[in-house]
Amino acid sequence: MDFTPFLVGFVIMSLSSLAIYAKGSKAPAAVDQTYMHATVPFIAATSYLAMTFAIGDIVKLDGTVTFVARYLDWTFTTPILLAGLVLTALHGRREMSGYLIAIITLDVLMIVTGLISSLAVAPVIKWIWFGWSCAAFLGVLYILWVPLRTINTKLGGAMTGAYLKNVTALTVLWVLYPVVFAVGPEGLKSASTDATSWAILVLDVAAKVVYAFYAASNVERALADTTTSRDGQAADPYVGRV
Ligand code: RET
Repeated sequence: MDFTPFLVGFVIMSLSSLAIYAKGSKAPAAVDQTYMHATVPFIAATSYLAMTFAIGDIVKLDGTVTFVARYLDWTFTTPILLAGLVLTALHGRREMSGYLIAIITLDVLMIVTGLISSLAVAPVIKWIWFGWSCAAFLGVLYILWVPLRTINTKLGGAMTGAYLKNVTALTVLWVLYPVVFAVGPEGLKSASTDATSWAILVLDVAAKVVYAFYAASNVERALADTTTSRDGQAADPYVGRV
């Protein structure tokens, strides 16, 4: 097994964490998102460091490996990414954060059941857990695209465009994870462990680092539009926090 993708992942993620913090907005309305997005690659760097030393790797009876560190990383990073997006949808209205509890619970279930699927060797059991993980994932996407999008559209203003851009990017990137899992050694075994490790590294950089810069720039542009427009939403909690 080639450990290079893990070492490369460690270097990219640790430098990205610093870059996101250094470049991120420190304005009161957006600084919380800067902290959230900088934390994500720091967690990933920790996981890549563990995988570089094969810590947490479980070799199963069929010879395939489950990288437990990867699932631990996702258990912490995906809720942070979702929390940032939910706050964007709600324009920072933290009193509506019941949505956060629902979406984070489904998200953590998605990762934990994905880990169980990876650990299962018998195909039927593996695919049942894979299906259950996908069901939780559909719940996450439903909350993002139905109730949150409706609330976000009703709230109006420039933040609507920012939410739509960010939720689209997040959905496109996240859908690729189960696809890579399904074709890789944890699923159909059509792709090798090394090829899958590189594919997940590319996905992780896109979903954690590129997405962080993209999401932050959309939110900052929306905040600038809201605060400069004369008929801007005076009741918007984001306004006045800039
Ligand atoms: C698994 C396998 C089982 C089915 C599904 C999965 C979904 C994983 C996702 C992971 C996203 C990770 C991200 C990490 C970045 O920090 C567990 C692969 C649905 C969506 C975005």
